[in-house]
Amino acid sequence: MELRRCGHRHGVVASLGLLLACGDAESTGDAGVSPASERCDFSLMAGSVETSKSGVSIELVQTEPDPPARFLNDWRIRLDAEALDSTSGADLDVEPFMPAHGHGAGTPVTVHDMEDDGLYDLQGLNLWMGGHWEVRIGFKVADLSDRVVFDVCIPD
Ligand SMILES: [Cu+2]
Repeated sequence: MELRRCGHRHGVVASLGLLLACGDAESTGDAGVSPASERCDFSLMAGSVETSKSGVSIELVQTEPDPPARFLNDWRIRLDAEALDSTSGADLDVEPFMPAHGHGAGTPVTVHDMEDDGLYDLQGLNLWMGGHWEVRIGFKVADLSDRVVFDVCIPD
């Protein structure tokens, strides 16, 4: 619904007819403000759990800041120890990604194995833009590779 709003900035050529038909939609002026399609209003709370297709759960234990906000965020997560033979030495690959725009954070996320009951600290998630981000957490333990995705809505 929001994607069809008049004056949306994406796909200008394809929607030229729409823009003309909408006339003064442009005069509402969204320069410097995120397009409507980026806005979201759900919240991601510490304690949220996501489960991979292979059945491995990851809990978001703690976020800093809380709730998540623009720019640098640090998260603590816990891999479900029951789903794995061992969580020691799990290889994590963390990638924040904005699906509406097809871009990432631009800077790598540092992963620290806390060596304590599946806890990992993810430092420097640079959620620099307001809107919907996917925080994709790939993991590899022994022969198992999979991922979970935490959806997070960052306020402007
Ligand atoms: Cu973006």
